[in-house]
Amino acid sequence: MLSDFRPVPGLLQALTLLRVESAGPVVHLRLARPAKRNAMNDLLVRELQTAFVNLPSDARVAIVSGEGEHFCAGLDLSEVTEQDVTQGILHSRAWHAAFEQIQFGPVPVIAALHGAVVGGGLELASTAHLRVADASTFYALPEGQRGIFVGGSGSVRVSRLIGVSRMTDMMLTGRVFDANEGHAIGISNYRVEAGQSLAKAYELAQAVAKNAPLSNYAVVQALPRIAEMAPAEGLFVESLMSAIAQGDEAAKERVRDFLAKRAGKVRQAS
Ligand code: 1HE
Repeated sequence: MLSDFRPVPGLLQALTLLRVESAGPVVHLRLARPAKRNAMNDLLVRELQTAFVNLPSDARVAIVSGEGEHFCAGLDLSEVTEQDVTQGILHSRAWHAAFEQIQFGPVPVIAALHGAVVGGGLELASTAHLRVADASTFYALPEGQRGIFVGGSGSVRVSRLIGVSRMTDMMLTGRVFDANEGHAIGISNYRVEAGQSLAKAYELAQAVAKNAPLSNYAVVQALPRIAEMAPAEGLFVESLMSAIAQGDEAAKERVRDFLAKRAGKVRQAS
């Protein structure tokens, strides 16, 4: 999907709080601030945005994970104490810009979760298109207890993922969901054994990367937008998107392969 674009050479490797590695079509971005439990300061937020704007041109899927014991402890609270109201708004808008780039970037994004996925960490996870959680994962929105409010798109993305009622509970009471509860309420798409979330994310990424790029792009770009439209408009956009995807040579080839019995059938999960 990134065609001829080439990022500035060495840019991704020059990031300091984000480690970026590519393996074939999969690009892996690892929050690399484990001493602070991957709490996101301004630099890390900007590095995330930079990375997603400058993904390698052959990337087809991105994985986001966290180094150390936890996925992400949310906002770096040491940045909050000195901010005035204007700085607070700009700070939140910087998170929005970065997270918009993740959700509506060129490729599907899989979050590999473990340990704390809290505050802005849950907002980041909600920005991904798929979430894999291992047994150690837990979710919280301690903003209420810290006297602040979500500012990294949680009121839009977390509430759509788990519902306003559950989000309200988490914020008012400090409720913490463990991996099983988080799975039951739909935060994770996959729940795996401790230490296995990255391996599962890679397995899923390989499968996603085999899809036609335009089809993946339509899923990532069109589905969330259509979900926000009135049904009549949504259906019309669906028809357009469907026709565009079908018109792509990659789609024609895949359908021909199936009709000629060269493509796999849908099989029940074993
Ligand atoms: C931090 C942060 C942080 C850890 N900002 N420094 N997020 C929170 O309210 C969550 C706060 N963090 C925690 O509850 C715990 O740290 C964890 C459950 C995530 C991990 O516990 P643990 O025992 O493994 O680590 P720790 O000993 O608490 O933390 C290790 C260090 O990281 C320590 O610093 P040190 O200098 O004493 O070693 C902690 O102070 C530091 N640390 N989390 C700053 N969040 C866009 S709006 C989003 C709004 C929010 O995200 S609000 C929720 C913020």
